[in-house]
Amino acid sequence: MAFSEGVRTGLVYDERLSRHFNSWNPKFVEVPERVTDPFAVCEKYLLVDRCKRIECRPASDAEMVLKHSSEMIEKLKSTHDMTEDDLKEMSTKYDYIYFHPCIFENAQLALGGTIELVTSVLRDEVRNGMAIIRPPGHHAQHNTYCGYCYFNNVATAAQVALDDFGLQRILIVDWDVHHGQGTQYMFYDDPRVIYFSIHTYDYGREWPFLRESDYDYIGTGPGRGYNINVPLNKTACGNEEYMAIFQQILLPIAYEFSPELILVSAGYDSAIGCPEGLMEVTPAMYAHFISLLSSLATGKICLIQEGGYCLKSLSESIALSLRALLGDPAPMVQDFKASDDSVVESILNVIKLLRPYWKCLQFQDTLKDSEQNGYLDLPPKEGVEFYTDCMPESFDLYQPCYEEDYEDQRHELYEKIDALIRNTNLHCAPNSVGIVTDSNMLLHRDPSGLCEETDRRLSVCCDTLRSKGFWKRCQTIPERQATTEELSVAHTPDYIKLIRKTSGLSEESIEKYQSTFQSVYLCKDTYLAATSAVGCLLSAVDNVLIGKSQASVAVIRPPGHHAEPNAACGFCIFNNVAIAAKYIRQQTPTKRVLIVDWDLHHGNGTQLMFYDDPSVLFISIHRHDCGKYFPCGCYGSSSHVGRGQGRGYNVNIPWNNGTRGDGDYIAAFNQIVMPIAYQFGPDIVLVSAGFDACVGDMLGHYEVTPACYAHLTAMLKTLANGNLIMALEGGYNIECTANAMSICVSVLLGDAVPSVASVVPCNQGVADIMKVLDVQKKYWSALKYREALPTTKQLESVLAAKEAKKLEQTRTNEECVNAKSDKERETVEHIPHC
Ligand code: X5A
Ligand code: ZN
Repeated sequence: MAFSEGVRTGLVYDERLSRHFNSWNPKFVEVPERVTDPFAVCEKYLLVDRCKRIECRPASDAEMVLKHSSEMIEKLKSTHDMTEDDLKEMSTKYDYIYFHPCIFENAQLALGGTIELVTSVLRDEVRNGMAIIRPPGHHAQHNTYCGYCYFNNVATAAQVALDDFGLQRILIVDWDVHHGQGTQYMFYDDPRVIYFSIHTYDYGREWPFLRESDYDYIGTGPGRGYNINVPLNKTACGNEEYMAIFQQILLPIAYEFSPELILVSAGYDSAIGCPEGLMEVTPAMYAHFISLLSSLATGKICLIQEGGYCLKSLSESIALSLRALLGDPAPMVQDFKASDDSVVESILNVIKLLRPYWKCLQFQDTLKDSEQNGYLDLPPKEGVEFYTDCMPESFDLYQPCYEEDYEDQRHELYEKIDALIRNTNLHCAPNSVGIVTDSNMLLHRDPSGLCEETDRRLSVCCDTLRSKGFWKRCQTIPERQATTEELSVAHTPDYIKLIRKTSGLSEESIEKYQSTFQSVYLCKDTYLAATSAVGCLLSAVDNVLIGKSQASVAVIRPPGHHAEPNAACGFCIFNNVAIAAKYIRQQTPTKRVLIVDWDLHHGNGTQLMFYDDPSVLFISIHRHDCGKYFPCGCYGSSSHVGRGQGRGYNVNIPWNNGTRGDGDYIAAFNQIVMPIAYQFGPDIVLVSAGFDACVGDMLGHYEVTPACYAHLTAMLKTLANGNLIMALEGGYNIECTANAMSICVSVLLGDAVPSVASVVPCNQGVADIMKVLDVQKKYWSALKYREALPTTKQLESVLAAKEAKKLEQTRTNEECVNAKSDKERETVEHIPHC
């Protein structure tokens, strides 16, 4: 790729965009500092020099007419020579719009800058980018300016991508707190473009007061299912609510859609402190949104600034967004509370309407004909008046941008933001990845030569990492052997002694010991190899704990996750990852540890060692086949949730019967692993990375692609400041294991995540996931989306009943209006105020 040696992130910024302002209303929030302040913070964080600067240029006529009428373009051009009175007069014709002699030029520059950025990404000159621009664009419509917007920057850039680059699938994510109705209208019937918006709504009482901002507006014709509105019916929504929307709706759909390009209408009026939104998303959270989305579209993501009116949180949020684009780890966000019920309701309402169109939205039950619940309802709420039905003819020149009582909260909110800025960990280790291996581990060999767990698994893995050039991009961590003391955090003294003793024994006597264990071989060098495996992993842990590398990778064998305190099992001698977790807890007793075990087999040993421990969360996703698959028995079933204090801190995701692939693993991550992980808020993540579920593995017969492991890695990397430690476990197709491991290392190094084709879970996979949700939702409120939703048929009959009622009402209203005087009529038609 063109940029792989060059600069990764494009940055659009242009001084000229600070020229226009509202010259008559000093309280107007769309101010020049909205670009100069964020840029200054980006400079302060030394981000600007790491980017490729892209200048704004005026959009051409041809570009402007892509999404706007020439009439509207000419009208804006003509403002250049108007008097202030004329400018004022013209402003009253539009909703939250002011004109300034520079506005045409600036709107044209912002649009041109956006197009430059997006085309740079599509030409592979940079991987991703951000445009710090104003005026914003998402409210601008074909023939009208609206809500501080003149030209629709994002929609026009999307059209360029469709027309000039032949793109077939573009995902527009709009996290501005307002509904980008302009963008919605422009692609409403186009299945090539998903418009996805999260916005403040209050059942229609929030600006822009549109019926079509609600969740049942899902597109039309071939575009049905490709317009997604997530209305927020309360303020003060924060990280947990937004993350739930990502996990329950956006990410699953994005994985199924498989976009070639992601455009973000990046409004930061959803951030804490913004008087327009009154939401509470923290600046660091945007880095998570970006990191998660960046796994898609091979990292082609462009952030185009929209709203954001609290300069402090706007600036910080933009800087942390840019930092995420540059590949720095997302700063940890913790203390996730349960999502507000009204947001749960919105999410389920969205799913209710969209699930006929998306196979990934299948984790809810279906309401029976005889059943009734709140989800049988359809909008709108009664007694709300919409601009949709009655748009005012003119607007106040001094339209207030936000409620007066915001001033009472301002001080407190600013202190909160200051505290967030102070406490956000922006530490970045000098190396993104440390890597360790040791040739001692090659000495552990099956005397019979029959076992699949061979030394070549390791040597080929290392060779591949070297030949692909990944190894030299990592910091090499020194190898070492674990001490007996270190082993004893997880194993009994007798067991350690026994394994140590085998090193001096004859082959025959070793065999006798070996036969006391299940699926294990021992040889005279087993102790040396196994203590080296543990030692290498502890060295990898140290490397992260002392901040030398952000993540680290231990290319080790024998594997460890089946090993129990006093028993070897399933090719495993010492439990590498369990020892590492205990070691972390010893070194730093306050750290919360997450272990994710994606080896094909259940990590029975690891489960056992933390079964009572709430400070170490163990999540295993494995082939189970109702207990018939190795390690056999019920321990890997979903009902094993931990014990005592540790209840809920053991999460088994067992697959029963049949093969599984990318769609099942991605769904399990979106539905279970990531929601629980974010709620848990680990300080460090350990991965028991076996690759025996990989397609081509002769033990597994599963179909997970190497690229899918890259996605799983990328998702986990968003946790714990990117402090992820990956340890090789199983994986018996040597080439597949080496390939998959290499891709994971590449992702940890910051390379683009290769795309997986459109992925959806299989039916049996969905059933397995539902079962886990039912068990674990008792412990994790992030899983509370298992409700019964109505069928399309049930909804249609509700809708029909509503229509009938409405008809009846209009008739009676007409009668009553006709009977009223003109004066009274005005009140009947009154407009909701802002
Ligand atoms: C781009 C943007 C908001 C207009 C709000 C009017 N527009 N109250 O955030
Ligand atoms: Zn906005």
